[in-house]
Amino acid sequence: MSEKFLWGSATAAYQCEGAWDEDGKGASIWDEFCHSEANTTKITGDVSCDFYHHYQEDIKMMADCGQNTYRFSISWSRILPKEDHVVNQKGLEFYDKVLDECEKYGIVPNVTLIHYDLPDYIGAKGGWCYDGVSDEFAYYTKVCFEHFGERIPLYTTINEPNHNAYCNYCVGNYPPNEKNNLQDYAHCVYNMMVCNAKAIREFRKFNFKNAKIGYVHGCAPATALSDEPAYKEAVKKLDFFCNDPFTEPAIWGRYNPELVAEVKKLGIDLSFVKQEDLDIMKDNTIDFLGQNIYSRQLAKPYESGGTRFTVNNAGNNDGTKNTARETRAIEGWFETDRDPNTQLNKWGREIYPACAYSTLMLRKEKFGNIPIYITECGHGAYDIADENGYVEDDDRIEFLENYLHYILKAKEDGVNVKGFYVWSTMDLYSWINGYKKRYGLVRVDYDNGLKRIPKKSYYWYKDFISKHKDI
Ligand code: BGP
Repeated sequence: MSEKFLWGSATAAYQCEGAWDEDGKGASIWDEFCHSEANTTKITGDVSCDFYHHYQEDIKMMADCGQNTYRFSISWSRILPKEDHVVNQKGLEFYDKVLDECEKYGIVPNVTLIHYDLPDYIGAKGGWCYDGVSDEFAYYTKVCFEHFGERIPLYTTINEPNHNAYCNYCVGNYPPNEKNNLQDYAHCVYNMMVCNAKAIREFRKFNFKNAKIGYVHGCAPATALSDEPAYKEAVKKLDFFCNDPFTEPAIWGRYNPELVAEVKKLGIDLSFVKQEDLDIMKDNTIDFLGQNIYSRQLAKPYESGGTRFTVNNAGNNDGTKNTARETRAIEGWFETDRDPNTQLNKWGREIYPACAYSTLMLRKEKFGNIPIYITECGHGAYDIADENGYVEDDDRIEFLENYLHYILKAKEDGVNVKGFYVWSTMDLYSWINGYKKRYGLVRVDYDNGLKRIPKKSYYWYKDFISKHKDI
């Protein structure tokens, strides 16, 4: 793989592929959830922007924009539709065709092995809390490594285990929709990191010379608006919740004993932890970190109100109210803080470009020179199109420009940043929020044959890449 800086954009299988039951694909927990009563929005990813049938057009558009990399995910249930472990050749063929297209344009694939969409048969056994999940994941990833090999030079195991576990078991807006269940959160988090390590163990068996493996982390290191000791303690505890149980085993191959002791004090039963898994984690760490950058994680000392969690896409929040602000609090540990002086997007999420700098600098301070790819960064908004479907998304351009300013500054200041991916390549399904919240560089006209129309931000990104391709 060339060592050029990678400039690209990202998608995920459930959010963009559509064709949810085509060519032998099995159902994932997201198919199952979106088709069930529990999905109060009734919106699904059944068709979405139908990347499954539009991939050639979409990848050509990336190339025309000057993008030299594409982050996408493989749907596990396209490859292994049933629990009998029989490989669906049509599933492999689809991704072969996507890779052919990337090769045609010199686009480096950065491929996530799972982006939330566990097969339904794993969901039925307990999903991420099923103790067999790591062996199943290892098997699936082995099939992928064997088949795709070094055609994929950048693999990532799991997308945002932190956000996924959090939405699954704390907020309850993602399947299996459990709320405030810290016991299952801990179990899920642990199993995910065992999955990560076991997949890396499979990967290493192939001795690839030109392929590397990482995972994608979804939140910033915690920070605070005050330096007081109680705030520092809250920062540590917020990191115990959403950073350290992921980054430390993935990068260092071990858990911090203080974290383990504090988790036990919360009354969490850790009997699911096995020495055998810890040994595998120790020997199987990542080559690079995928870091998604959206906003800060501000901590303050816990005050009152008990353990509680809300996220900006819970329930029927369509972004019109700007009220569903993200809150997380663990009794006795921390509460998340709010800075009244910062701008929020329509879904209540803070827009704070300087967090890109602090995120990267804090990662470097703790983990040294580890290569980092910014695997997602983007702005969710209502887009208003003119009569030709053209969107002048100046707000998105401003967002990306400001975040990139800080990312490039961190690179100049020594962070080993190797690539950047706009979330998202084109408009697609935004979990729970449906299709009104748009992130794409390219508009998808859902009412008009899924026509693709590049937005102003697409042309802006093209220009930006051409000016920064040799950094
Ligand atoms: C990340 C996910 C993406 C994407 C993005 C925007 O957490 O990895 O899949 O969805 O956030 O989030 P949302 O669509 O919820 O606004």
